[in-house]
Amino acid sequence: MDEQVYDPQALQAKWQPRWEELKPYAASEDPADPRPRKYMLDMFPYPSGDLHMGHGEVFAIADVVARYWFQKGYNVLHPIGWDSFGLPAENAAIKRNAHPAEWTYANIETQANSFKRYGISFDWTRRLHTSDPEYFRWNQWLFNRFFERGLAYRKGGLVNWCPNDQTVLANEQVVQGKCERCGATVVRRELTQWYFKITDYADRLLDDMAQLEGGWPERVLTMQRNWIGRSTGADVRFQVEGRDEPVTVYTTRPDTLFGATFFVVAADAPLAAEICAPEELGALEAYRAEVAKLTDIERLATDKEKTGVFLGVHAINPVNGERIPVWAADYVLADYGHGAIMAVPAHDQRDLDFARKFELPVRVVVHTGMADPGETGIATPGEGTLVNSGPLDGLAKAEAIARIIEILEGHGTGRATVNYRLRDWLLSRQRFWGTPIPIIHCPDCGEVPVPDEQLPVTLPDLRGEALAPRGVSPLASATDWVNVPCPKCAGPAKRDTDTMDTFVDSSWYFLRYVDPTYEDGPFDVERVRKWGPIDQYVGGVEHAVLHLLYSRFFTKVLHDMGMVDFVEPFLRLLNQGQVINEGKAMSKNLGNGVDLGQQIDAYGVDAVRLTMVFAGPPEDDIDWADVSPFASQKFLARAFRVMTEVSSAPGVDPATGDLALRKVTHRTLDEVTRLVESNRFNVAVARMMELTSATRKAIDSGPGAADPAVREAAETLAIMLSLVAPYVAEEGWERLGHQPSVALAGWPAADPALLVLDSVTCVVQVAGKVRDRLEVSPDISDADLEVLALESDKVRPYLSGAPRKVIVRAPKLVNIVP
Ligand code: ANZ
Ligand code: ZN
Repeated sequence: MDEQVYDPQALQAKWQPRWEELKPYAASEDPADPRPRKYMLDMFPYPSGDLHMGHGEVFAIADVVARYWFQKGYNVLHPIGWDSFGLPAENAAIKRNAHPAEWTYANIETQANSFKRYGISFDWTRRLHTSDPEYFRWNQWLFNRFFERGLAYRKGGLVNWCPNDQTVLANEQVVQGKCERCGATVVRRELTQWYFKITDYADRLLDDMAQLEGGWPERVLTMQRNWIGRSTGADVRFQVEGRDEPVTVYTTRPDTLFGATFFVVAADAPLAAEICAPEELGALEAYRAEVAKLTDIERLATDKEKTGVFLGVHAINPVNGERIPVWAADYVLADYGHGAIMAVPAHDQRDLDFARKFELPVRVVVHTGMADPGETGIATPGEGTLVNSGPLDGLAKAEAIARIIEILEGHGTGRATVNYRLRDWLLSRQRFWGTPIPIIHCPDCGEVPVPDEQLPVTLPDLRGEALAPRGVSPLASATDWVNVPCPKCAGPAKRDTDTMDTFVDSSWYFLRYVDPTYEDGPFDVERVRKWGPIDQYVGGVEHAVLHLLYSRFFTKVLHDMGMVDFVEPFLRLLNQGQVINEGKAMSKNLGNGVDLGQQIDAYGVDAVRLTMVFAGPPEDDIDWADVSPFASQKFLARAFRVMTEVSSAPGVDPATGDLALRKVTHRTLDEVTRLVESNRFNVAVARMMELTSATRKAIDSGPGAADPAVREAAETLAIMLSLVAPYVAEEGWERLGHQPSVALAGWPAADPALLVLDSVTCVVQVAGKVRDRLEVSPDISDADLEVLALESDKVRPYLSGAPRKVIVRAPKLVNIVP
């Protein structure tokens, strides 16, 4: 290797095997290790081919923090594994007439090698793959525990069906009416499926978010809050003519009960057909056929023309005995609340649109000061005073709600209640490459869990065509596998043939990393107590309500089982942006894809990583057309030369060196420390670049390469650079005379004495007269300067108590109005 020339490929070839030998990033389980622990986690990858640019970004960003923690002296757990069950492997296997495992494990090897080349600070001894029987055995074990607790159950009902992937989907996997994976329009089907009872945890999922405020992006918290959708209101029971049992509606505005002028049932709810007068059944059937074609989003759209049919019956308002007509419509959903509403057109816009379309009466019951909705067509949902409402007249909204609930409860016709948008998590899938659901169906005993000691239930050996989607699970065709004796009565029984949603695998993997070979349970409870919860999680925002909601739910159940002592798994969350090209997401169709491997071949690992980190704030998208890995490479070459040109011996006291350069070094160190801790990695890189230039100048036209301050600058640079560009930092560190790795260097502390810039004189005035002059740092904050001024002995005699006003113009002026 040429002494001075920066050759990234040579550095990679030299250091990758050394790191594999040295294992500088293995987390220690030694109880005598005094270092405090930190757990850094990147969302684990799906093995769909080699690593792509998106991986390049997220792992480079997370690695800055992990490596910083190592340098700061923490015992860091930074593991890696693969989310290796799932549809793409299965589809590839069908195409190639192969087994999904072949494709999956080959891709995992490819990605593992790429990660090693990419120099991420993983602890490779903790690697796991969710498709390994040693892993998914514990999915099954956890399923059994959920089943025992009534948290896993089977029920029939309308479910989301992807006609392309030929499987059911959870609500969370339907995005704007389309399959989250393949984009096909999702249809509704009546099927019996397995569910996790996440709704039991709705309140805790909401309330525990208080612990995440400040640590998670606000928009993710908002998305989860909206997804759970807690609303408080009342159930009100209406008698319907010709039917014994009353019909319950859910309303958030029971105060408007006297303004209900009609009643609406979801057209597709079984109730609609039950209460419909015989002569209107034909019209209802025809209408239902139309409604079945719409997604929920379309149905709820406020700008959609209202449609509906009169059902030929009337409901009786429980508070005033008024008869109101019952309609069926699509804007009421069958599976929210009770699938029926009281319509209050004066105060609800959708009801008003419907009333105007079908000429139904509008009655104002809350006087809001706005114009009459019946005339303007604009409903008035706001605060106001109750009118036309008997016992509620004159009350404000909140009082009226409390009062009407009292009245309804007194008559047994209603009660206060809470509703959620969240539905139970549908977890069964009719696909092959997943965890078999560990249940045996016995004609006599019903659903019998496979006993724990018989786990794992492994997959039958199916491949190629046998995996083709056919609407029922491919596992059903493996009759030898399906037919088993019942674990309870030994009679003939059948295995459940569905597999679990792969989001089950990822709901607890972070707990198993503490010991992926653990055999006495899904994870080592004692070790999790030491490592958990995760200090920093990094991954894409696309998981805002999928993986992140499910993991929170699992953690709470495990907490209730006494297996973890925290209720939130991820204390801090960072969502990185996407890597795009020429303003658009990379895609095969657009032909604008950039290959991570090629970028690395062309510019080297360090330059690619540095480009990712330097491009902008980590949350922002990176447009690869706007960045320059070539410029990054040139900067690294300059930094490398600076590190190699130092000519003093290691260990000299920097105090004898050039003061100006020392100040730059320590200020940079101080700023980079704060910037890294606040996730402003791109600015931290900019500071490293400035230090490189300052050192270059000191060598060329300042005190020269032998000055101890130059060594101090170069060593500090190597350590800081190791967070972003590990190869060049490592080589530089060695050239500076150190062994065995920059990873073990430790993060230096900035000397406070060197952080004070030359001082500035600040004038302190009281009532317009100069009373003191203070010598202060030019970058002092307004708040600090105010304190100094108010504490001055020359100022205090002029103040009696707190001043009326203090005007601070740091660093030059403080003006006090006593
Ligand atoms: C009467 C009323 C008067 C309402 C008023 C609102 C304003 P959230 O906040 O989302 O829970 N609703 C109830 N069940 C429904 C269903 N299955 N499909 C569509 N809409 C339904 O909304 C609750 C409100 O949405 C309820 O309060 C009900 O309309 C409607 F001035 O009842 B309200
Ligand atoms: Zn049995």
